[in-house]
Amino acid sequence: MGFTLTEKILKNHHADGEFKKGSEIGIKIDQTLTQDATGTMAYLEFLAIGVPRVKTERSVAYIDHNTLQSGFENADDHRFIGSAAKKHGIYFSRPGNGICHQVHLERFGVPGKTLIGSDSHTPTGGGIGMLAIGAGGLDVAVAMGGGAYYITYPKVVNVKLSGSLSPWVSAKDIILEVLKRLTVKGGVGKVIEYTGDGVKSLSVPERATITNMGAELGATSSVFPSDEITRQFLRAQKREDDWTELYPDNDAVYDEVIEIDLNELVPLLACPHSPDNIKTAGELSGMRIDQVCIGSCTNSSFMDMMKVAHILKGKTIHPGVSLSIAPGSKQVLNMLAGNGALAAMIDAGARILESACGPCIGMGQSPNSGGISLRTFNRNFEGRSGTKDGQIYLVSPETAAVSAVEGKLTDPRSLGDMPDFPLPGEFVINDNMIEPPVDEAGMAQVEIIRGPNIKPFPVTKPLSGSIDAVCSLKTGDNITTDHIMPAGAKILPLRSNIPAISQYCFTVCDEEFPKRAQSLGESIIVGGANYGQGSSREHAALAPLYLGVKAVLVKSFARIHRSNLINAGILPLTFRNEADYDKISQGDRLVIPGIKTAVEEGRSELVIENKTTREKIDVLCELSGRTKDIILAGGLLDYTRDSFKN
Ligand code: MIC
Ligand code: SF4
Repeated sequence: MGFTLTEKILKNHHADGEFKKGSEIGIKIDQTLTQDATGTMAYLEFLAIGVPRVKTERSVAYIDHNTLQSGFENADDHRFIGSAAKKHGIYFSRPGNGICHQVHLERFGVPGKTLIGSDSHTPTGGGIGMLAIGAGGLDVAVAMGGGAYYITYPKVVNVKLSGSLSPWVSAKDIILEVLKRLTVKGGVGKVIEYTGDGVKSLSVPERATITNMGAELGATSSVFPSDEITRQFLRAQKREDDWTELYPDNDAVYDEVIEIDLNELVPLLACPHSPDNIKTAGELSGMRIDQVCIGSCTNSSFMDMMKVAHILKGKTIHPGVSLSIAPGSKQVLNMLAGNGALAAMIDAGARILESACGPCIGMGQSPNSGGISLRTFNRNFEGRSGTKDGQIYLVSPETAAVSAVEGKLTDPRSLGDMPDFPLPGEFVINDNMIEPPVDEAGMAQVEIIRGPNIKPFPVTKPLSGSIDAVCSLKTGDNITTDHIMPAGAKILPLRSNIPAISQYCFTVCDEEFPKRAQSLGESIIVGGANYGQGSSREHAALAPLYLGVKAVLVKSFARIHRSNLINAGILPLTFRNEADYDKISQGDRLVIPGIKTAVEEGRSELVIENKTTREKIDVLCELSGRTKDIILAGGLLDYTRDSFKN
C-alpha cells in the first residue's frame, strides 16, 4: 500500500506520537512565519520561552496586516517585531514588502518542507508542495524554539482534477467549487491533496490560490505535487536549487476522492456571508455593485494582476463603482510598474493600495451602507469588511475586473477570446526589504523595542478542582473568530494589549458580553457546530481567558481555535448528544464537579450539572496525554517554559 504525498511529508517529519490515523502526532517544523497582527503576541511568547536563537531552518516575520497605522500602536508593534526578529535569528520582511503568504511562496517556501504560520492561510505554501499549516502564535513560538507541532494525524482527501479550465474561468472557481461540495466544515481533520491530469494545466500561483482557500474548508492543509511546473516557478524566482520532485505513490490510498472536470467549471461566487454559499456568475449576472476590491493573499499574484490589467486597459471604471487594487508583493508591484500594467490600472481609475492585506482584514475600503462589494478575497464573514450590513461576494480577479468596468456583476466569459498569460521566465528579484538574520555578535547588540501599548501575556492559572460558573453567552453554529475577536481598523491596533482588546470580544454578537463576563468573574461559553472557524488569531482565546472564561462547550470545534483554547488553558468540551444544546440557556449556572481529577485520570466522559434547570448534560473532554498536561498546567506557555531553557 503506497503513501499519499501528505503522509510522505509527515513521515519525514514525524517526531512524536503513534503514526496512525486519528492519533495526535508531533511533527518537526522546518520553517515558520508570523505576521504583525498575531506576531507581537507570538514574539512575546517566544521571549517568555527564552530560547536565544530560533532552531528552525528558516523563520520569517512579516509586516502586512496592520499597515494603516492610525495611531502609534501598530508602528510600535512593527518596531518590536523587527527588533525581536533581529535578536533571535529571524528574517524580517519590512512593511511594504508584501503579504506574508505571497512573499513566502516567492522567496522562502521549499517543496517537501513543513511550515507553520500564525495565520490561517499559511497552507498557501501547499501550492509548491510544502506541508504548510496555520497555527496559533504560541504554537509558532514553540516551533521556533525547536519544539514539535502537534496535529491529529489527518484524513487525506484526494481532489482529482481532469481537463483544463475554459477561457476566463479561474483557479478561484476551482476552490469555490470544492467549497460548494465540502462546505466550510468539510475539511476539518483533513488534508486536501490535488492530483490528476488537470494539475499540470495549473501554474504555481493558481495552485496557491486553491491551497490558500483550503483554509475556508476548515482543512488542516492542502497540497499539490511538486513537478516540472513547480521547478519552472522556482527557477523564475532564481531558486531552482530549492526544488525537489514530489508525488504521491501510484497506489496511495485516500480516505475520500472527489473528481472535478475543469472543463465543466464556470465562474462562481461565494455569496454573503459564507465562503461556501456558492452561486454561478450567470445566476446573478446584472446584479448592481458598489465596490470591487482586488488583492489579498488569495488572488494578488503577478498573473492575476496581468489579467486584471488586460481587462482594464483602455477602459474606465463604471461611475457607480469604486475599484481598489492591492498587488500581493513588492515583486508583483515592481513588475507591474516595469511593464506598464500598473499604468493601465491607474489609467482606468483603479485606487492602488500598498502591497498588504488592507480591505481583506477591514483595514480601510469599507463599503457604503448595505453596499455590494465584489472581492477577490477568501472570507466574506458578516461585518469583516468594516460595514456591518456590507454584502460581500467572493469572486475571481477576472469576474471582479470585468464587473468593475460594466458596473454590474458580469460573467467574464463575455470577454470572448482570452490571450495567454504565461508565467514570466524570470521574476524581478530584489530582496532589499527583507532583513536577513545577523550573527551572534550582531544579535547581542540588539535591544528589544517595546511600545507602551505592548502589554504582557495574560496570567493563566492551573486547572481548579471543579468548575462552578454561569453560561455567559450562547451562540449558534459556524461562529467565526471574527465574531469572537473582531478585527478591522479600530480594533487591530490593540492586538498587543489583551486587556484593551478584550473589551471588544464578541461585541459583534452581543455588545454587553465583555462587561457581563467580567462581572461574573468566571464563566462558560456555549456554542454550536464548527465553533471558531476562520482565522488563527489566538486573541479569540486570550480575550475570553482574560474575561474569565473557563470552558467552552459546543457541538464541534474548528481545529486551530480548539488548539488555541487549550494553549490558553481553557477547557474545550463537546456535547455527547447535540440535542442537549437546547438544555442550556444563557445565564444558567453550570457545575463540572471534580474536573481536575477527571482530566488527570484521562476520563473523557463527563457530566455537567445545570443547577438552574436541574438537568444533567453528558459532555466529552477529549484530551491527549500532552493536551491534558497543558490544560492541567493552565496553558501551553507554563507547560513549555521550563522545557526550553538551555
Ligand atoms: C485573517 O485573514 O482573518 C487573518 C487576519 O489573516 C488571520 C490572522 C489574524 O487574525 O491576525 C488569519 O487568517 O489567521
Ligand atoms: Fe491578510 Fe486577508 Fe490573507 Fe488574512 S486572508 S493573510 S487578512 S490577505
